[in-house]
Amino acid sequence: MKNIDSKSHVRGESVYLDDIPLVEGTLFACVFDSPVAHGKLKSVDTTEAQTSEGVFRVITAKDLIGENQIGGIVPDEPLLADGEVHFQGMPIVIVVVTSETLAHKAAKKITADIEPLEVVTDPRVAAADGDLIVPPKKFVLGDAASAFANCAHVFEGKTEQNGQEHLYIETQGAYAVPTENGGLKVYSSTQGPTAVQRAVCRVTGLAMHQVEVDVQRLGGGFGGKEDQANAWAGICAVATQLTKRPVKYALHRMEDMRMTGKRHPYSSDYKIGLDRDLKIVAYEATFYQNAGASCDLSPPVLERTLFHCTNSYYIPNVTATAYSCRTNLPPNTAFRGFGGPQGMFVIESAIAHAAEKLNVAASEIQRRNLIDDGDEFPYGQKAESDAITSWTQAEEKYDFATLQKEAVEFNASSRYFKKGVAMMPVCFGISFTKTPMNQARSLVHVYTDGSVAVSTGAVEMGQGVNTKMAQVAARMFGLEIDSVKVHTTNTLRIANTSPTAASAAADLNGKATQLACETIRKRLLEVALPLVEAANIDDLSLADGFVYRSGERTSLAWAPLVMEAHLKRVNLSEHSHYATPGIGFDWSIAKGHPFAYHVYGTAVVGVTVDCLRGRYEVDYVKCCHDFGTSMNTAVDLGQIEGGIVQGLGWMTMEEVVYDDDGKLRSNALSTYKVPDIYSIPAEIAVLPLETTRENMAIFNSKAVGEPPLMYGIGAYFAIRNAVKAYSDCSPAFDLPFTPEKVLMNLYNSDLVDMKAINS
Ligand code: MTE
Ligand code: LUZ
Ligand code: MOS
Repeated sequence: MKNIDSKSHVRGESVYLDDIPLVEGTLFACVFDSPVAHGKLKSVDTTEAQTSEGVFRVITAKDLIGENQIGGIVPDEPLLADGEVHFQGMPIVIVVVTSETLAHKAAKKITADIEPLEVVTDPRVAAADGDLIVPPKKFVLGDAASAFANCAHVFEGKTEQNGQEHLYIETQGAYAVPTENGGLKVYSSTQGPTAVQRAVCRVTGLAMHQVEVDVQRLGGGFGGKEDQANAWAGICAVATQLTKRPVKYALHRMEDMRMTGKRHPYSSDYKIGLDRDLKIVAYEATFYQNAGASCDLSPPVLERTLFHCTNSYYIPNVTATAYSCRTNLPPNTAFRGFGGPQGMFVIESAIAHAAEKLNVAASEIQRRNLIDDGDEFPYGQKAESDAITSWTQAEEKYDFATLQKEAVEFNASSRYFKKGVAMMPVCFGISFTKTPMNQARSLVHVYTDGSVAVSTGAVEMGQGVNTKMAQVAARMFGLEIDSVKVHTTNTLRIANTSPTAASAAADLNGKATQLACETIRKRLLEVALPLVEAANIDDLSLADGFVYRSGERTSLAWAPLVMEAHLKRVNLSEHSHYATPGIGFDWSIAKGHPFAYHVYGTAVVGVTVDCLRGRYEVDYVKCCHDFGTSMNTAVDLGQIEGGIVQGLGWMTMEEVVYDDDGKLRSNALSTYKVPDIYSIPAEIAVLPLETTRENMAIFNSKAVGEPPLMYGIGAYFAIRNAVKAYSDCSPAFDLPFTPEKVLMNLYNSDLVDMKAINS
């Protein structure tokens, strides 16, 4: 089944924030943001801006009626800089102007006197200075320190991972409209309507019941709007409160790239110990997360790095330590995988390192250490594992041995082109690791004509969650999907939502929708009993728009049944709540059962490197992926393909560059390369993992939003293998593996300084 939005998307009829018809008198906001990364804000000069054409109001920190604070976890993030600036791009002043163009002009007329302070961009420097966002986090299983003493082989190394720009097609933005008695309605391009509501209330001083947040859909979020939509909604809300006029702000691309945080860069150390049979006996990892200038979502991202630090492997002795380091970059934030990919890259690097030194294929070490049923993750949860089945199915169905042999033969006969192959297993935990967030609500109305309206806390951002919600209701009522309409995500209809994140939106909101539909369904079947002369509602079912009795279709159709129920004054609406059962985590001992289930899969990745030019192509990514029982194969396939390409981009070409002054150099699409149609793999093959295992997903259909991104990590190791087939080198585990870096490794030009080239 197609995504229900596909037609309106293609026709350009789908409504995004910028398509909302404007209310008469709407003003436009723009911010003056800090030109330096760290400094004392001594004064701001807005005089020229005040008299600039169309300017209605200029707002600084002191004008705020509420609190100048939007930090959700740690209160360390003012909405507008006050006294100090701590990253380049930090909002300082809001101008509120009659047109968007004039707003940008006015903002440019503002100047600030800032006394520069030391700029830190390196997380290890911040850690050495003790500048941490939260105290370090640690996972311990067994006793790594003493296990290393008994290992046949021990290897140590370091990895560098770069950030990643979300590059949602729709930039950040919000539109606030005043409602009566000082209330506000806020349209926001956010993954977290409740997070926006809270932030708006904080900066305006309003109570949550006075603020309505409404989200139609996003042109992509990818984690970038889980927390970071709050600022723009807060800015519009404050401006609306002070001007009593509707205020809109939709960021220009370069503003968005400059002012918002990205995937967290990490610098990490690893130590891996193996026995003679290539079993990994001990693993130690230390992660330095580059959090940026304020907390944002860095602590839970850091935690997920620890949760996934052993990826799909069982390692009996693990010590993993993680530091969230405060630097003068824009606050980094959620990004598809949420720290998990960073943890996985480090263990995969450690394995590749060991394989290189022991002169075996990395896949040999990977295969021998896959986690099995009952094995314990470093955080105490016991695996119900499909790591081995997905590996075996990928290995057999894609004939990994032959792919590997072909690469070896090709490399023997090709002088300047070399092929590389790598396996990439993935194991990703599904649930917010913060247990209280694993809850959702759904409101279902059946109207008297038989049509159905569904509202949930899930935000549609291209991942097809609305299609899945409509499918749940249609399936529960035995209707065609056209009979169901999924409405906007709105805090008046659905309160206290968790953000649409952690790949869990379809599960959580789908389960809530299922519960609501089931309640209404039962009420309707009670009404049907006498009409179809049945004794027990268990004999009845709903399918193709009719009531069925003992599996036989009756003459009672859905719409007349609904009308009959209404005339009998039966409630045709339901608001249901779902909370994932059986999960929890105790941070005092760093053990628990945080995940409802894990998603497993294994990819085979093949690349060809042009060893004269350093360029490469990804020939294929072939994965065996655990969908459970997919609810919508078209949507899920799209998620897998998109995730893989986004993962490949992070591994290979996407290079976020800040200079030592904390200025973003890759600040536009001309200087930041994302995968295009020419850089996607020649082949993406997807096999559903054959499994009948029960899980806690909606209709047994496992979450699919984030896990496939991590198949892309395999490309790094495939390229590395190809490079090593050409030259006797040992490329550093340093992301992204751009063609420039490939070239330098091919010709061992360690004299070339990347930093010098970039700056
Ligand atoms: N797919 C599209 N097209 N656009 C997006 O913004 N976000 C990803 C993923 N797939 C995203 C996407 C991220 S980061 C998450 S957490 C999930 O979708 C969230 O949606 P779900 O919980 O419904 O899977
Ligand atoms: N967001 C969050 C997430 O707040 N908690 C999580 O555990 C998570 N995991 C993945 C993606 N986003
Ligand atoms: Mo996704 S990083 O959970 O928004």
